[in-house]
Amino acid sequence: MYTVIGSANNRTFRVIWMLEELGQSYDRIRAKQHTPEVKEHSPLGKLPVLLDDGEAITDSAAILTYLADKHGAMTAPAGTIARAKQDALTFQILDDLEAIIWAATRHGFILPEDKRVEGVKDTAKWEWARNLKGIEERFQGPFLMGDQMSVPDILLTHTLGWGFGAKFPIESDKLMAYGKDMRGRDAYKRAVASEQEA
Ligand SMILES: N[C@@H](CCC(=O)N[C@@H](CS)C(=O)NCC(=O)O)C(=O)O
Repeated sequence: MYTVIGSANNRTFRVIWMLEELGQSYDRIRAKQHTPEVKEHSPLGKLPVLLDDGEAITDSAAILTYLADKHGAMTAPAGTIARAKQDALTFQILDDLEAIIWAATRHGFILPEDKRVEGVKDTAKWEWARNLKGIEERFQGPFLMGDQMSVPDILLTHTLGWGFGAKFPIESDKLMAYGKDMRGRDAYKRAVASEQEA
C-alpha cells in the first residue's frame, strides 16, 4: 500500500493519476506545502511525497519513474535505447515547459512581492510557445512515444493543463487533441475525483 502526501491542485495529481493507471491502491494525507507533516518526509516542504513501506520518495518525476520501473509498466526497460529516448523526453518537458511556467508562476504570486520581476510572464509565454513546437516535433501519437503510454505522457498532459489554466499559448491542434484524449482516460477521471474528495 502506498501513501501519497499532497493537497489538490499541484504536482501531486501526477502521482495519483499514475497510481490509478497502474491500478495500485493508496492512502492519502492531504497536507499542504511546508507543514510539519510534509517536512517530516520532504525537508524543503515540497509536494508531492510518496511513502512506500515507510520510505519517502520526493519529486514527481522521480516518483513516476520509480513506480513505472517497479511495476514494469508505462516505461521502456532501464538500460535500453528506448528508455534513453523516453528519459530525454521527460527532461525536455521538465526543462522546456515546466521550468518556464514554474518560473512565471513564482514571479506571479509565490515569491515575496519585492522579489517578483514584472514582465517575466510575457517572456515565459514566448519561450513556452517556441519550446512547445519542439515537443510537437517529437510527438509520435497516439502517445508521445508512439503506441504505449509512458511516464512523459503524464508529465506533458499535466503541464499542458497547467499552461491552459494560466493562459499560456497552446498553438498546436495535435497537442490540444492529445490533451483532450488523455483527460478522457478513466484513470485520469478517477484521479480528478480523488482530488475533489474532502
Ligand atoms: N520538481 C519537484 C517540484 C516540487 C514542487 O515545487 N512542488 C510544489 C507544489 S506543486 C511545492 O511544493 N512548492 C512549494 C515550494 O516551492 O516551496 C516535483 O516535481 O515534485
